[in-house]
Amino acid sequence: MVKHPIAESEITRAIVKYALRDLDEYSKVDVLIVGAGPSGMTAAYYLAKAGLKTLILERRFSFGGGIGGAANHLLRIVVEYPASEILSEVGVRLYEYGDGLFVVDPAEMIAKLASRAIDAGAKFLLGVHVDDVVFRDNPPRITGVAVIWSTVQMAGVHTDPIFLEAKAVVDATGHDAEVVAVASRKTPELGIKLYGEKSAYVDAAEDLVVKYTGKVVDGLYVTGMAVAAVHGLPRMGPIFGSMLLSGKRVAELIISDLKG
Ligand code: 48F
Repeated sequence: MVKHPIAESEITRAIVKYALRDLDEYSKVDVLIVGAGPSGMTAAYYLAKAGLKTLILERRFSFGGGIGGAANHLLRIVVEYPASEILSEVGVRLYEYGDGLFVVDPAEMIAKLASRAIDAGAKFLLGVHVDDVVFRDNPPRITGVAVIWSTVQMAGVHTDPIFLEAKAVVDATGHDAEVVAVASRKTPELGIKLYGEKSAYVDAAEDLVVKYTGKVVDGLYVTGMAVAAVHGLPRMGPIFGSMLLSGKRVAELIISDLKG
């Protein structure tokens, strides 16, 4: 039974209580994923399923990254076998086109990847912009990230960030590899070089992105299109198989590094 009248102050207290509890509980996690696009959400699903405490930070107030815009706003996504198996596993319906290609509905893909990651135990924080990393030397490694609310970042006012720690940070920020880029720019002793993404070559790009998915420096991993930006690989446009396989691969590598 709702107690009437509902006091405005009680709504505030309920929000503050749970929002601060979240920040307290997730200030230190096993894996921190930056970016809730296809690669980040796939990684979150497999990491959480393996029992790792997984936090995904997304600067928009929504999931999906590049899935929603699909191909030049033609609202279908193409995925090839065997990445199609990942979508089947999370319950996305596949429409067979032929030659191992499948077409899917982007809204369904966003909803089901996010929902399965959450059900597996991953925590999403939306509206959070990652603007720096936390590092240590001897040996050089990444131990966390600096975050500010996206709206504060958009307003262009200066505020110091808050820090979140993790055993592994995953750059799943897409074409600009924002986490790796800031680490490379601000802390050269980490020895990280960014080669920049090349123009389109679908067949090569799909394999190479998965092959080069992995550790950049201790504590920092890269998945999805950020892999192409870091390693100088071609882009592939609106075919999403490698994003899913790369997300699964980075999860497997981290599970092996953290759990042995
Ligand atoms: O761009 P995005 O979908 O990355 P992805 O998982 O997938 C790429 C494909 O969508 C597509 C493609 C495939 O063929 O070419 O582009 O590699 O998702 C990246 C997410 O990261 C968020 C951004 O809003 C998006 O949702 N993001 C980017 N930078 C930051 C960030 C940041 N600094 N802090 C927080 N979130």
